[in-house]
Amino acid sequence: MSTPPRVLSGIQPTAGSFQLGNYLGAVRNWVALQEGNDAYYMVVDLHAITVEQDPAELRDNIRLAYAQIIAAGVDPSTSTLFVQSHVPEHAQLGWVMQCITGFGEASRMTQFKDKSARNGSDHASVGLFTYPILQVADILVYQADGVPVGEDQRQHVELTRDLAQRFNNRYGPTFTVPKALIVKETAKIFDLQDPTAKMSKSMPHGAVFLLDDPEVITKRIKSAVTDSETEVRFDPESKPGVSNLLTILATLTDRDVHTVVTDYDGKGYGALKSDTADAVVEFAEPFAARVRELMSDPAELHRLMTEGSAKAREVASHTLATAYDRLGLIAAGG
Ligand code: ATP
Ligand code: LTN
Repeated sequence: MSTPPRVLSGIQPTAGSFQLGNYLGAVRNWVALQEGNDAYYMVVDLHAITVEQDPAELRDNIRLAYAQIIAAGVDPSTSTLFVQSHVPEHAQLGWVMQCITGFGEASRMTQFKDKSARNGSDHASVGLFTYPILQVADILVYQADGVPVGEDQRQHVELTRDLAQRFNNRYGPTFTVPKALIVKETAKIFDLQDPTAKMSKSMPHGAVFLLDDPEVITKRIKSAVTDSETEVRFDPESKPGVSNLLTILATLTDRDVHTVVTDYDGKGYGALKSDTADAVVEFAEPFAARVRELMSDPAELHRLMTEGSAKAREVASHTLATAYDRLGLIAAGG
């Protein structure tokens, strides 16, 4: 029997709730990819600390992120679901990867430029600068074939490919060169207040948080920025706000966007907004209930985390040992 391809991805515990773009752009695809793949999914807590976090909040957010991944449909008995900091090999291989990355190469990462500009570049940490290289290690340490992510992560997967090839060329075949798995239709869900920007946890005003109350979710969607026309048409260039709502509605109701458009012939934006809000609430309500249920049993959640990281470490420690050996490091005795 041939071994199934391996997929791997991660999400940051940087807020108390996932936003709709996390689910539609990434986690929904993680759920689908469990079938037919050997799936590894993680809460990337070491990435979250690249910006200052309140320790008590971070602790809650790590558990909440883990619970939300399960509530979205990832089955921890099928997939390997774990917390990044429980597997020390990420940071260890991260150092190796930093040592083969050019300073200029790291400087070209656009997410760093965006995130550091937001807070003033003098305040950005060195960790925020090198974070894409830790992500490279996250992926390579599992020999992943595919990385299901949103469009904003494409550049980091490209860097992963470059560094895997560089290491393999210098030291002999060691790492699988992975591909980004990006679903075109939902690769970028836009901010509801600024439909030219990506919806993000760190831009809360234009985001829909899945754990918010249904009334809050509905209000957010009903106040989405559209345009001064009235015709419902899918045209991301000239009608980004309306097209974003159509993408959200079509995906959540498993329909093609063009089929959805025909429903709004002669109807206005009001109907589209209200149906989109209903579709989001229909997903979010049971999702939040399942998260609450999982959070009510912290011991079980912790048991799942422990089990997941033990499975993950089996793979990660093997890859790290091979990489160290290829580099010429001597294995410790014992
Ligand atoms: P932050 O604001 O803290 O950077 P974020 O909301 O952008 O957070 P991440 O934890 O960085 O989310 O991303 C998790 C996954 O969700 C990634 O694969 C990312 O590409 C995807 N993702 C995030 N926002 C969107 C979006 N608006 N549309 C599509 N995919 C998205
Ligand atoms: N950088 C990603 C999160 C992330 C990730 C990964 C995604 C960290 N490590 C490995 C895929 C594979 C983000 O900010 N969304």
